[in-house]
Amino acid sequence: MYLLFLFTVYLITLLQFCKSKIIYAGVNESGGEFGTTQLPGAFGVDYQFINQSNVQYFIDHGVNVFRVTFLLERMCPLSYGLGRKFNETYFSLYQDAIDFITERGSYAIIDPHNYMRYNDPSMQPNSGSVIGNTSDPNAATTEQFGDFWNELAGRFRYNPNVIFGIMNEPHNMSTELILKDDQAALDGIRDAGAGQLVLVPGNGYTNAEIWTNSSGNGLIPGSTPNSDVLGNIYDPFDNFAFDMHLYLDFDFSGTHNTCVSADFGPQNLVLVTQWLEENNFTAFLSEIGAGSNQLCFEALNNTFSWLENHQNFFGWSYWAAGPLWGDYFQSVEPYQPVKRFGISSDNPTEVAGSPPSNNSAGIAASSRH
Ligand SMILES: *[C@@H]1O[C@H](CO)[C@@H](O)[C@H](O)[C@H]1NC(C)=O
Ligand SMILES: *[C@@H]1O[C@H](CO)[C@@H](O)[C@H](O)[C@H]1NC(C)=O
Ligand SMILES: *[C@@H]1O[C@H](CO)[C@@H](O)[C@H](O)[C@H]1NC(C)=O
Ligand SMILES: *[C@@H]1O[C@H](CO)[C@@H](O)[C@H](O)[C@H]1NC(C)=O
Ligand SMILES: *[C@@H]1O[C@H](CO)[C@@H](O)[C@H](O)[C@H]1NC(C)=O
Ligand SMILES: *[C@@H]1O[C@H](CO)[C@@H](O)[C@H](O)[C@H]1NC(C)=O
Ligand SMILES: *[C@@H]1O[C@H](CO)[C@@H](O)[C@H](O)[C@H]1NC(C)=O
Ligand SMILES: *[C@@H]1O[C@H](CO)[C@@H](O)[C@H](O)[C@H]1NC(C)=O
Ligand SMILES: CC(=O)N[C@H]1CO[C@H](CO)[C@@H](O)[C@@H]1O
Repeated sequence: MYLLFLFTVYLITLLQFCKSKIIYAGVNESGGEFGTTQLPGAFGVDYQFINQSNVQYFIDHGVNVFRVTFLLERMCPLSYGLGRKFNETYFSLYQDAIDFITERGSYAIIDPHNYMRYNDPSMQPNSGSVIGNTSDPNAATTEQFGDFWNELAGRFRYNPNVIFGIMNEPHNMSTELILKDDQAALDGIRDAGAGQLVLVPGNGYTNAEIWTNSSGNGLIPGSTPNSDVLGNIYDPFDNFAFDMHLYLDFDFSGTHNTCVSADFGPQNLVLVTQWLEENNFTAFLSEIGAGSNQLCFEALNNTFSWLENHQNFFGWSYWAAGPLWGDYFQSVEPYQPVKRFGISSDNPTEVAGSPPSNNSAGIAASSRH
């Protein structure tokens, strides 16, 4: 599993030898949102948040942030509706995963993996009513979304190693409504007395390469660009960053094993980086992924270098690790029975280097207007 090898070497280099501005470097822990047609689904079968020994493996090799996905329809079953009432069984399994990570000094990003939709995850990312769509009688309201976040953030307010990701990849809706939903969530979080870092997503699957565009993947043509709208977010704690995603295949979908060119990442970050710099905003690349081959490694490496050299970016998490992926081409989950390039991933010695020294930068980054 050469991807894991390269990834680990890169992390060690990044955290040990560079005077990097990157504070958080890690992986997505995907699995809690799996099995979207099975509600509520069975833990360990349809969904699972983390594999503890593998999280420990990442920590031992320098990872300091894990984005842990979950499904809104499991946290707030349809019979309860979106809001303050949770399925406490699901919540406590999720909390176990978050606690496992943060008790070890790492950071955990809370990620409702719902594309700004609620009530039918069966055909994600397209099914379900858009949160706050007032023309849809079945849609959860923006206020309910705020209540949901108020409850959730309240439960984690005393854990400084938690980061709140408002929503995974909103798309095909008005950018103005995304701002409204984001603001309701942020208000809910702050009203709960939770001051931790909040990641604010945008339209077009929150993709970095189209942050300043009015059309493109996941944007209804003629949409207001994220760059024209989302700067209006208001955080009384001034502790937020924009949540961005970037995949290095030709259509930015993260579904192809091939990459376009070694410079593809930086080229597609130029415009959004300019916007961040001009407005003094910060961003976190919470999903980045590419295939397991030489060109993709170069493309990944150049993208990480770009992030490192542009201080408005202060974190990233790779897509994806997680207990249920199996032979997924972007998987970096260790010890899975998958062979790539003749290297078996169940051999721990394949990962070179020693664990980096502690990264104790803490939650220092904030966005300024
Ligand atoms: C976690 O991963 C280890 C390999 O690192 C494996 O042996 C174990 O069965 C996994 N546990 C679960 C609960 O999936
Ligand atoms: C809550 O989650 C548990 C575990 O997945 C499940 O067994 C139970 O049926 C769920 N309850 C509701 C109301 O969805
Ligand atoms: C909002 O709901 C209406 C009525 O169901 C629907 O026609 C429209 O496409 C929805 N808007 C979005 C952005 O999903
Ligand atoms: C986004 O806009 C830029 C600048 O106009 C353009 O070069 C780029 O091709 C657009 N991207 C997409 C995916 O449409
Ligand atoms: C979302 O928008 C894209 C265009 O950006 C379009 O191709 C796609 O069909 C839309 N998806 C949905 C579910 O409307
Ligand atoms: C950004 O921050 C710098 C240094 O703190 C300051 O000089 C500059 O005026 C700020 N720019 C904007 C657009 O706020
Ligand atoms: C990554 O790129 C840097 C320069 O940008 C280079 O020094 C380093 O050798 C590259 N690492 C790998 C593993 O390709
Ligand atoms: C990392 O921090 C822990 C707890 O503060 C400490 O016990 C350990 O020695 C540190 N490790 C290094 C390599 O500094
Ligand atoms: C790029 C990628 O693999 N994205 C996947 C992330 O995981 C969700 C489900 O959790 C999939 O729907 C995406 O295709």
